[in-house]
Amino acid sequence: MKLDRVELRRLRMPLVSPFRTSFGIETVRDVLLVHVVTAEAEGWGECVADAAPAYSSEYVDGAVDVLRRFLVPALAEQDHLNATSVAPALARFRGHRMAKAALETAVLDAELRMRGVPLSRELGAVRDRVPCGVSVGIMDSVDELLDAVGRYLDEGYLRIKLKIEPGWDVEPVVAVRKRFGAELPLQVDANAAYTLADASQLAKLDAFDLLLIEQPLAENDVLGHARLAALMRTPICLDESITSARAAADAITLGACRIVNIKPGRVGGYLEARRIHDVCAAHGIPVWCGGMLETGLGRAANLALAALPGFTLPGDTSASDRYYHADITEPFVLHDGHLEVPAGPGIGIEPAQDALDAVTTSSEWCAP
Ligand code: NPQ
Ligand code: MG
Repeated sequence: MKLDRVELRRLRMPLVSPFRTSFGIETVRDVLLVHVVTAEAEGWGECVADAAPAYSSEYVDGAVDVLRRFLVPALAEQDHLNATSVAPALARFRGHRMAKAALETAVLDAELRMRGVPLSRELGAVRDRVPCGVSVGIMDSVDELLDAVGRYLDEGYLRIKLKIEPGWDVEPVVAVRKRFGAELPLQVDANAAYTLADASQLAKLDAFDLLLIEQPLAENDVLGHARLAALMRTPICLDESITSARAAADAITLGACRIVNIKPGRVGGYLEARRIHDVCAAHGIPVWCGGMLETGLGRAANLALAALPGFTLPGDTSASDRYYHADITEPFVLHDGHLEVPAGPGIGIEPAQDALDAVTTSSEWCAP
């Protein structure tokens, strides 16, 4: 393939309710879509960067800038473009994994559509539906939290993840266990809000039989996580720290995590995400698919990944209506707590033009 042109499309997607984490409150998702056009096929990739560099150092305006000025021009030079050639062609530019992931995903989608192959099959999926969990934000009160968790369980979600931060950790876990019982699959996510000095507070969570605690410490504190692991029984799962297959291998070897959250955007794309899956499988480390408030486009691709054999825990691959009243694709709907893996070529789903146009705030074409 050869790149003909690339569209950078910005969307404004209001959330159904504010989503609060230890790093901030999100009320509107600032989405960037990368849309590649070749002579043979078109493809879409969703960039998971947020408007502000709070979850990670990347942010949407920065992603647009690096795509426009460096990443798209580097691919435009290639006469035999395919998905596996994208990362090597972009490797001379440091970082910007979310921007690179979106571009690689769009090329991968186009290539697979051209070949008539579903992303799930290309990645090695072994399931046609995946069990789903839901991530529940920090709330103003425990009552509000219990209402929200109750509604998600009524909808069929199979696992609950509570966002935590200092001052909102043991209390919400106690309340959810008391209301919904010891059997509820329950985990927590701190988004790097603690330090090793908080180990005794975090160890209080050991009493509640959590599946895992996700990223309690800083992104670059892998050794700290290994030390924390020796001070508590709850399995540590890393999210922000796992930026590549090498980082995953290092963290596992150091004893910093017993479980890994895989988010393709965070690691530079679906091909690196599969390598992390393979590294974890080789070490007997369970993985699950994270979420970044994706639209249906990003959700579709995540479901293909979550169908791989090592994804043995329910992911944050929630239904469309967890985040959006109106998705830009056919909405993903929960059936018995599961979402179906799209079966069509590429990511298997397209944006609905009217729905897409209704939320588009800008579009620019990078002509190579
Ligand atoms: C996590 N996701 O696992 C992330 C954090 C997160 C579903 O908990 C805008 C962009 C808002 C990215 C909010 C879930 C976000 C975001 C939360 C990522 O750590
Ligand atoms: Mg997380």
